[in-house]
Amino acid sequence: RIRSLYLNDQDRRCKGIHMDLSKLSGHIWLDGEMVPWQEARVHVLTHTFHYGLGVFEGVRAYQTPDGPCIFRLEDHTDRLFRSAHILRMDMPFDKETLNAAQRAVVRENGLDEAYIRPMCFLGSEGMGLRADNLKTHVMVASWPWPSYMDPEARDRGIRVATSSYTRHHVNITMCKAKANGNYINSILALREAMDAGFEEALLLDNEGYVAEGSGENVFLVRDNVLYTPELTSCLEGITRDSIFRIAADQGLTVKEKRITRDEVYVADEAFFTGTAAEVVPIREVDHRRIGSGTRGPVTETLQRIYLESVRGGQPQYADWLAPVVN
Ligand code: PPE
Repeated sequence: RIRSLYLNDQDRRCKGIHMDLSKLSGHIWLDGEMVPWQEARVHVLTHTFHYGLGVFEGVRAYQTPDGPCIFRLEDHTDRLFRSAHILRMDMPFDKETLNAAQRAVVRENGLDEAYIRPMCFLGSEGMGLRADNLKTHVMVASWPWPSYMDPEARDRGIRVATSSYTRHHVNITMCKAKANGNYINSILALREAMDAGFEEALLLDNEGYVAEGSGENVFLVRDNVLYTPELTSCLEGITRDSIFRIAADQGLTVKEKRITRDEVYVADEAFFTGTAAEVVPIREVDHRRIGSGTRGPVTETLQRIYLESVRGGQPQYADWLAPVVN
């Protein structure tokens, strides 16, 4: 069914992060209408393109026995609206319209599983920092994005390096907003780590405590207790919140607290969580083996339950799934 989105065979083979997204076909929701993929364009003088003030979400749809469902759709839309509120962007659509748009881009592009990218940006109605007549435009696109990291990373875990880049201070760009411009910080950190042969960066906050990955929240396990940084130094991740609920149902305690870099080194287990990355074990940090040096048992259990839940395999979490066809 996903065939409809690809213009030719070569593009179909290029799934994943190396796919040229501009070459797909299908439709993108833009300002209230379904627009043919190739026509979903903006002008080069688009304000957000120049200054980075925009907000977005990363959402996933999964195949379930009841057809494709979007995982925690309303929670993602709520966070998008909170991000817009923080940055004082007027939202021209209500939440219900954006929920429907996200369902529509999956359904109408014939996708079984998909990554969904809603984004709100300021248009070309004005230029300069003083522009006061800017309109908020909204786009929602969707495409197949199977695995963010190497598939074997899910089983074996990844190698991580502490970043030389500090994670945004809370009074710089408003990091509770999932804002476009915040991702300069993430990309600098990730590229540095990858250039040094690691698979992900671990950023510390401005006080030197563990914050998060370039696009993931981080958890540690020690003596069967889970630890994760407080929300003052990381994004309010929806996968993070899902892990809280799954862990509680497994009888595990989760503590939100400040975590030092060397606390990570001596953890029994560590893992990242995020919509794109899902649940990824961390097997090494700064050349120190974490625990047994492979996916640990607590990580394995939480990862399994998470991946079953998103595909409708855990009935107690059915409230997390929004069918794309009603
Ligand atoms: N921290 C950051 C900085 C972050 O970007 C994400 C999501 C998370 C934590 C986890 O949040 P959540 O997805 O709600 O569990 N990063 C999104 C963008 C990744 C990308 O490559 O783009 C995502 O995972 O969709």
